[in-house]
Amino acid sequence: MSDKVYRASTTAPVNIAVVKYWGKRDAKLNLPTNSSLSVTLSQADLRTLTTASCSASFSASEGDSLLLNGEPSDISGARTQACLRELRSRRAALEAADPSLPKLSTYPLRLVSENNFPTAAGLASSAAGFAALVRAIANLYELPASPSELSLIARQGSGSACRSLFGGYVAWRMGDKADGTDSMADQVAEASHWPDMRALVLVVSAAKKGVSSSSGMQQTVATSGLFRERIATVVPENMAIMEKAIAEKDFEKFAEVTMRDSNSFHATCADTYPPIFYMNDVSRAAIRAVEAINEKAGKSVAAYTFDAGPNAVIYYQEKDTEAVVGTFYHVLQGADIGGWKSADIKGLKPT
Ligand code: 2P0
Repeated sequence: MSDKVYRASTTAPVNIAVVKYWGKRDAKLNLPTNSSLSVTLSQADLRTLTTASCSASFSASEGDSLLLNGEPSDISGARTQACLRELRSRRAALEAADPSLPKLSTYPLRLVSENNFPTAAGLASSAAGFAALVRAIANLYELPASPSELSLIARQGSGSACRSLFGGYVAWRMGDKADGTDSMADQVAEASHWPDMRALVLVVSAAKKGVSSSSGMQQTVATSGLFRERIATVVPENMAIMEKAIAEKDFEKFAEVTMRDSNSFHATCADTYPPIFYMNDVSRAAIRAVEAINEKAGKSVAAYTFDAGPNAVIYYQEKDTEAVVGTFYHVLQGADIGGWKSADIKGLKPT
């Protein structure tokens, strides 16, 4: 038995949606009730680094394993297993076509993953996590898979992960096929299309969120009337306006849709029965600060958005750094506001 260890590493970035994914039409295949659109952020600050290795010498009885931020992590869940199964079957097809290839698909996998930001605090850690996991194994298996194909696989791990396989401005098209083969991401624009764009991440809390996205969105689909309105009209309109705003680099439109869509998403959470609250008082203070900044500027120069947690992401353009970041610095200095530190405030570039 060969004890050769095969290994591949990759990083994947975080993405922050400006038109939010919230709701599944098929929980098993992880198919969404609506399309969504996000901006992929700089890997210098927010990223998952994953190394995948396999070897015939790894103990078969131990099976596959994942070390996440130094701790053993459970990978027996159906969604992780779906990703591993898809990747193995693609590798097995290559091995069947070329018998000279080592039978990596039959070896146990060891995965080691590290985030350089708080895990599961509503900072899209599952997006970067599954994108990195899928790409690391695809690289290890030398699969000739395009980012679109990898996004189809990553989607089954975590919906938002399909958007982290691309840089810049990325749409996840919900698709309409029952088997999900058309539910994947595509790039709307490169990051370089809008070089002025920045995102400020305000870490209000690094604690793990109370209600997971998966169970939260299932409760929303089951109980919220407002949600039906959101997927029927609000999101399709927001997608169309957002794509046009990005194409035209129209920040005011971009900002309006970003803020409206975040508000709409959190309103459907509040309309869920029992209600789900992700934002807290500090989050709401950040909204007021953005409103004050925009009022002073006489136009929208900053746009807030919140995911399934209290942390704020503020989009702005580099030329407005002083008005936006300067104001947050001023507001935050010496104030007792949750976990905010001046050091947490820096503009991230789309990547
Ligand atoms: C998004 N979120 O579009 C939205 C906004 C949270 C709020 O995608 O169940 O972790 O793994 O498919 O991808 C978070 O949901 O959910 C999410 P699963 P995921 O970014």
